[in-house]
Amino acid sequence: MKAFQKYASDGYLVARSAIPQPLVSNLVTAFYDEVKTCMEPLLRMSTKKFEPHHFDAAGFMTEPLLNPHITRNRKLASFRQAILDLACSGEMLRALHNATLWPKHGLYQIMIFEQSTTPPHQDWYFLDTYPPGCMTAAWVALEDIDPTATRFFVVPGSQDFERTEDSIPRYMEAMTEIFKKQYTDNVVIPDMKVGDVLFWNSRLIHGSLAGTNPTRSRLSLTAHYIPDGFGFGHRNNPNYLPQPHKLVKGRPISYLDDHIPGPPTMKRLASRIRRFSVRQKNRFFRPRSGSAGQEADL
Ligand SMILES: O=C(O)CCC(=O)C(=O)O
Repeated sequence: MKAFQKYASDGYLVARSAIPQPLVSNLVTAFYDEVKTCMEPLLRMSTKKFEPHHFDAAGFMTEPLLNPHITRNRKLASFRQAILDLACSGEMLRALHNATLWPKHGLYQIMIFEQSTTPPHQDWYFLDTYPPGCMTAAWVALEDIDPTATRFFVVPGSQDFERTEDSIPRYMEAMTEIFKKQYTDNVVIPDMKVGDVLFWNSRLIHGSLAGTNPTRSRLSLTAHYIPDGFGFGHRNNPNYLPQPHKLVKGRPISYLDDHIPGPPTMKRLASRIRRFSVRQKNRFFRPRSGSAGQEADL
């Protein structure tokens, strides 16, 4: 069976050793050097807010990072670059194309996990293409995932499951119940080695199961991609970012910077400084009558 046939029928596909080792090791080095040592609040997946790190007893980051590839924090410059180099690499985009057959994809969302679990869910409740059902996500192992660590799972073929009546706040609870009743026997937990990528469709039920050994991390990245030509949205707002999207520095990154809130205190400080400098400028450099044209020419 060809890759795209397996992806279409099972809703997922594992591409072994898809990412070259240097791309992974650059990212991992930057994660330990820049991210783990960062004292400033960083954007988090679960709250969508800027929060400082929480570490567990083994020293692992328990709150996944959201969209660090477009962070404005200059201290994370190498990390940001390393994520883009990996997520937009020719290797990743080719593997994505082999799975979906769409010629081009834009990158919408990145998350980084070191130690946390995610309840069973389908992504299309939270983010998806418009028309729905065509987003593909990639789970990249940034280290060899130990069998006793927290592990990513999928339910093959579950992409046809639909529950339209649930609102998002109840959705996770409802899905956990449904998963327990209907799907626990169908779970697949692929063995993931560093550089392997698991692609899954936005309608597939997936999540991660808690490990038995808290001293084993599960350093991993997820990237969500939209085929070129599709809109972007989710269940409650199916098309809130229609095409055409702005590309970021020629890279296939369609997720707009404007969607990322700045840390609130920094934002307030920046706007205060801006207002202050405008006031000062008006006070000291008030144009004398007749000189406005000259000033504009300078
Ligand atoms: O790795 C995980 O815990 C789950 C990631 C996930 O569900 C996602 O990125 O949509």
